[in-house]
Amino acid sequence: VAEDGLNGWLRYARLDDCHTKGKLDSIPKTIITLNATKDSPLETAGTELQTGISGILGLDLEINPGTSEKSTKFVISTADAYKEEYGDLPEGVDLIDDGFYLNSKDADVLIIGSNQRGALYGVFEYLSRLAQADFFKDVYVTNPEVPVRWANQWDNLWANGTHGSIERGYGGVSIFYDGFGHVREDLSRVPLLGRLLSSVRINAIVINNVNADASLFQGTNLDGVQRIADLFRPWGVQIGLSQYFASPQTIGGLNTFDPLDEGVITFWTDLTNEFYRRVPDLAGYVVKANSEGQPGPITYNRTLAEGANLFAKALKPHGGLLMFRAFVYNHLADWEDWHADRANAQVEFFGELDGKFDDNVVVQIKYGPIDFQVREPVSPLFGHLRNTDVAIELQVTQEYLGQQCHLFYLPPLWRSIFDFDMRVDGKESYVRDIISGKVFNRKRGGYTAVTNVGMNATWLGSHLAMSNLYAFGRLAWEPTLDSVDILEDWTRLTFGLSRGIRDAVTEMSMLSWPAYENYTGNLGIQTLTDILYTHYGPKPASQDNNGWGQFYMVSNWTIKTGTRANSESIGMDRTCWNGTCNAGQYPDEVAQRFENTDTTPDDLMLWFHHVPYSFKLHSGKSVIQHFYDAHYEGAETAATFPDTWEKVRGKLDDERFEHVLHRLKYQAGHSIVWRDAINEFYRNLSGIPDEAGRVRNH
Ligand code: GCW
Repeated sequence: VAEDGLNGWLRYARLDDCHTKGKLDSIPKTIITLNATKDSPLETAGTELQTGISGILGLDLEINPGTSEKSTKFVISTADAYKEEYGDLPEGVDLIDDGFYLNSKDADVLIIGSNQRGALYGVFEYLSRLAQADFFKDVYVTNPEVPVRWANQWDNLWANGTHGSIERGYGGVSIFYDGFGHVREDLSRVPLLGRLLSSVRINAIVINNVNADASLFQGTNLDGVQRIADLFRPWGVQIGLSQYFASPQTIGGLNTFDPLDEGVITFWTDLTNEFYRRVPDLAGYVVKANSEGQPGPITYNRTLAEGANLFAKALKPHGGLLMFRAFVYNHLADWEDWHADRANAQVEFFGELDGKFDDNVVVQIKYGPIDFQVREPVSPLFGHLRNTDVAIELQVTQEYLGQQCHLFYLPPLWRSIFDFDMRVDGKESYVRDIISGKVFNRKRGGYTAVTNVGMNATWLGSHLAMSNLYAFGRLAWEPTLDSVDILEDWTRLTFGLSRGIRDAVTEMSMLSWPAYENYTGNLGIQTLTDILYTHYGPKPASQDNNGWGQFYMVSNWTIKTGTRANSESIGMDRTCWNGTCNAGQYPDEVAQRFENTDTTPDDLMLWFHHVPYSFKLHSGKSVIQHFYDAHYEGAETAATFPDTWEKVRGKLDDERFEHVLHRLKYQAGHSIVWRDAINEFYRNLSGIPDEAGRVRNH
């Protein structure tokens, strides 16, 4: 078992006697793993249970000691194997793939998975409870909301590009690649990551950047891919691969990558067969096509569906999935065009392709129509794909959200998206039910997140950021879980059972989204960060004059910023009566709500409307005064974080305490930089003073 940081929330710290007194006798003394073969998830389940119980309770259990019926036992098994050996389960349960049944009511503890992976998940569940001093004596049955629960890593083979070794990664260099074009020799981090992912029931990981480099699939790297898959497999984690659309040309020696060309089809079929020969349980591919300069089918006047189906057909005989990204927009758009709106692109590109995708294609949609911003309405595309399986794409890596230098607990933001009611056909249709397939009667749905863990000893670059990785898995399994409940579990597992630590982490984490939104970009205006390069720190002017900007502006305005702000007014007009008609991409009831300032919530006001600075919000404040106040409030909240954390000094090891403190102090300082940069920018632009008379005094 690795050192603390690498164990994340799987530390299995010894419980105090006060928690275990009188309870150890009820713990079975041996572990039976029925029919476990070498390196199988079932075998892993046995050893993990042994490790966990030894850590948490200090008891040494034996695995498979022969069937000595006398001593009490843990039985870890698939449902089928259990049936063969012992007959029916004590009660009838309906398990679907990856689900499990846990029964600790009686002397023997049964941990039965629908499959081997499910059994492993059951062990993690049992240990998670035990580590939190819950000597659970009951029955627990659980099934996943969706079958696709994938982590995406944006790891590059080469570390000398503009994006470094992991694109938008803030936790060090890649755990897979050496930065010089090769899979690492030393892959010892891989099983450690597999263990973390498996413990929160993430069942696959895409191991290379969606801006894909086909050289991963050449020469010895192919062996490397196979080694990575072999190391994840015992944890029940499959791998997926990002594919580069033009590979038939770049590595295949063809003069085309037209998806309808016979040679191209043969190229992908052969390559895919070769992958499956090496990695029989390959989960599938992710493809980013015709987006941000990536090649795609549109080059040949083929549709995105024709492009997706090319891969889907090659994967189909092997049971693989094609995750096709909906993040398509024209980054060379004319920023002077009043109606050009990047937020419209996905529905424009994909709306009419609904039903044209093969049945093993899943369209992978970022949660908002733009790009992982601090506040976005849900992507309207979720309301359009009635005949296509969809997955939502989240980011655990905090690209626009402080890059792990700022604490930002993401579940409340994610939940606001999952819980949005799209009112498709005027009926209740929560986004989470669209994703799961319930609303449109689809069979398969998915939750994916760009995780971007790296070689840093904390994985993500910050101890507290790990709550987001943990929560992603928990929510992908059960999207209605409460953000605080998840966080409390994570905190107990990571920092022990101290109430003080739990209160501090919860207080800061639950304030972190509103604080960040306040001191960066509020009212739906976006984060106002440097949009062109770093995506970090304030730079409202950079939204200007380029297709990457979140907004486009009007040519005859003298001051052109990406917020479409001039000296009088601000915000993006996305109404149908006067703007880009992005509001009109939502189902009627929602469209009408966003069409009007009266019914648009304040936090999305500038997303949908262009209004004067003096415009009165529902809160009663003017837009500009809200800006000033919110930026001060946000920075004030961040200033409380170091003090809140100080209260737990001495309740955990100094190393983690200091590491967290350092980040929180930095955040408190940087929030002031944000506050002043944004407030000054808009004060200069609008010429309207802050009613409270606050001015930057440095
Ligand atoms: O937000 C942008 C990122 C790019 C990323 C792209 C995408 C992998 O800045 O770095 O490319 O999104 O999601 O494809």
